[in-house]
Amino acid sequence: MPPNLFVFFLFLTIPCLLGSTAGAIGVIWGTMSSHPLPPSKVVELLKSNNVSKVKLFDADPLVLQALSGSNLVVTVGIPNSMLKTFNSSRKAAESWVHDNVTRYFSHGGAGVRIEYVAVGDEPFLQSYGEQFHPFVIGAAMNIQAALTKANLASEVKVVVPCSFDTFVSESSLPSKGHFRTDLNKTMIQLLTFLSKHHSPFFVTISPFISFQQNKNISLDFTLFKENVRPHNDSHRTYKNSFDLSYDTLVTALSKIGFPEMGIVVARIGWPTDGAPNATSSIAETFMKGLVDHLHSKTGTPLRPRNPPIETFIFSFLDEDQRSITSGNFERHWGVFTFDGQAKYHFNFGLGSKNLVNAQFVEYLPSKWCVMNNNKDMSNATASALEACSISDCTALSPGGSCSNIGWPGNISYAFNSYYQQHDQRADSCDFGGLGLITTVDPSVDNCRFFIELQTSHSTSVHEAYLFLWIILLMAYFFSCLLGFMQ
Ligand SMILES: *[C@@H]1O[C@H](CO)[C@@H](O)[C@H](O)[C@H]1NC(C)=O
Ligand SMILES: *[C@@H]1O[C@H](CO)[C@@H](O)[C@H](O)[C@H]1NC(C)=O
Ligand SMILES: *[C@@H]1O[C@H](CO)[C@@H](O)[C@H](O)[C@H]1NC(C)=O
Ligand SMILES: *[C@@H]1O[C@H](CO)[C@@H](O)[C@H](O)[C@H]1NC(C)=O
Ligand SMILES: *[C@@H]1O[C@H](CO)[C@@H](O)[C@H](O)[C@H]1NC(C)=O
Ligand SMILES: *[C@@H]1O[C@H](CO)[C@@H](O)[C@H](O)[C@H]1NC(C)=O
Ligand SMILES: *[C@@H]1O[C@H](CO)[C@@H](O)[C@H](O)[C@H]1NC(C)=O
Ligand SMILES: *[C@@H]1O[C@H](CO)[C@@H](O)[C@H](O)[C@H]1NC(C)=O
Ligand SMILES: CC(=O)N[C@H]1CO[C@H](CO)[C@@H](O)[C@@H]1O
Repeated sequence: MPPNLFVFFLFLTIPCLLGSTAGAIGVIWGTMSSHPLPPSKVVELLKSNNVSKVKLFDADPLVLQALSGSNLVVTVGIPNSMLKTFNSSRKAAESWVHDNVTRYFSHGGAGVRIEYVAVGDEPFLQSYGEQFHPFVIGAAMNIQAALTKANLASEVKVVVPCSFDTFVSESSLPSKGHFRTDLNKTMIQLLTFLSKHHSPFFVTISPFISFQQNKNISLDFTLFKENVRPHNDSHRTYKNSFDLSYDTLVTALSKIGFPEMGIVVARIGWPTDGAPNATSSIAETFMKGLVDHLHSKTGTPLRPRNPPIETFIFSFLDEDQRSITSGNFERHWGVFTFDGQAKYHFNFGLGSKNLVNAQFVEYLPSKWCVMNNNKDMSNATASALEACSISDCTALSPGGSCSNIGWPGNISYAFNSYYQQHDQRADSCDFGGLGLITTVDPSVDNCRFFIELQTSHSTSVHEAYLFLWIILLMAYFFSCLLGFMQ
């Protein structure tokens, strides 16, 4: 190809490359797990599924090290508990930026491609009350100043993830949308700050919770189904719950003077357990509908052909330690299970390929803890409840995958959760003599009695590696021998 023609083609592809980042789909990687998949394995899983953007809730050094050199575009987070400190101390903000951004930052190469710093994790959630409000803007300003001082302000943007309940509309009509009245002043300050620094508005959209809370919203309307009864808002027609929420926000932004504000959907998803209608098959329909809708770039009635700048799917993996104050489904948002196995057919990109599972995952041995039916079981329920208060029994809740196994199956489920969470230690299957360790998988139908992941490098891992080495050495030896004989 002649050089000038090559340059011409390069020009043709540039808008194409830019276009592929606008409207990008990323995922949220949370680490509230008792036995997390090793960070290097998660990065491998992200890459094998063509995920290009990832949002974190904090700045865990092990996670950032694993992301170094991966070329993934990263959002790091500041937990709500640190906001007070950063509001009152510019110095503290500077050391956070130094330790957690500057140290890792790069445009590619060996470091981490950090794009956003998320100040707080939904600090305006109504159930938090006024705990964090007074510190958010001050903390954001100090982090911004620290980034400027570190010469990173043109590349790393400061954002504040806002919860689904920061904006409301009494009649469910988008044209009646507004920010919650207790946030009037704060939202104006936040938006003034964001627009001054050309940062987008980060927001959660939660069609699952809208469906749970609003009798007027049907499941089909939530799942992007064709031929649903639309919701009309004077001359505007809404065919799905996502557009309805999105335009409610657009109206809220316009009402306080920011009609053009860029929007990033910082969190959206569908849980698969722990509540009615939280199933893998409904989640699959929702996710496919969402991704098709975003890829169609149709936008919404108030922002036609102007879809969100980016969308982060919540979540990449299940987390068994996530807080369940807002519901038992909270531990089941993953597109993948805690051990990196796809829950349903789906694809993050435009390809028709299915999700790729994590490979060579290391589990604890195939052992479970169940209830010994030969004992006096009168105290079993109390023991089970105690086990559940520490471990994860959310699959037993109404509508959950293990809600139909009955008594004493549910007691065994509780015992097993506790046993796995304690790395299968023999004394964690005692329960006053009611527990029994078994090698027969007690799982029934959809109800999986899980085995936790190997986390510490215990002897069995070393033994497995040693074994692998011996096999490899023997294979090498024999192949040499064969080569020698020919
Ligand atoms: C990832 O992208 C590559 C190249 O576009 C493609 O060949 C592959 O099938 C994709 N994998 C998945 C899981 O989508
Ligand atoms: C936030 O920090 C500013 C500046 O240090 C201080 O004046 C203000 O009182 C702080 N806000 C709260 C609620 O502590
Ligand atoms: C960096 O982030 C980590 C994890 O969020 C936190 O524990 C640490 O305190 C941060 N560093 C500073 C100097 O604040
Ligand atoms: C439900 O829909 C009806 C009719 O469209 C409307 O009058 C009512 O306000 C809606 N209720 C809620 C809670 O949105
Ligand atoms: C917030 O704004 C609404 C509508 O503009 C107004 O009715 C309300 O009084 C305001 N609340 C506060 C606390 O300023
Ligand atoms: C909503 O609007 C559509 C198209 O404008 C119309 O066909 C339909 O009858 C309207 N539905 C209601 C319930 O008003
Ligand atoms: C049940 O628990 C009570 C109180 O801890 C205890 O006194 C009782 O002996 C237990 N019953 C059995 C059958 O273990
Ligand atoms: C187990 O099931 C029984 C009967 O359905 C119920 O009373 C009990 O609360 C359940 N226990 C747990 C831990 O789910
Ligand atoms: C539309 C739909 O499937 N809704 C279901 C949600 O869950 C409840 C409780 O299991 C069912 O009654 C609904 O049919």
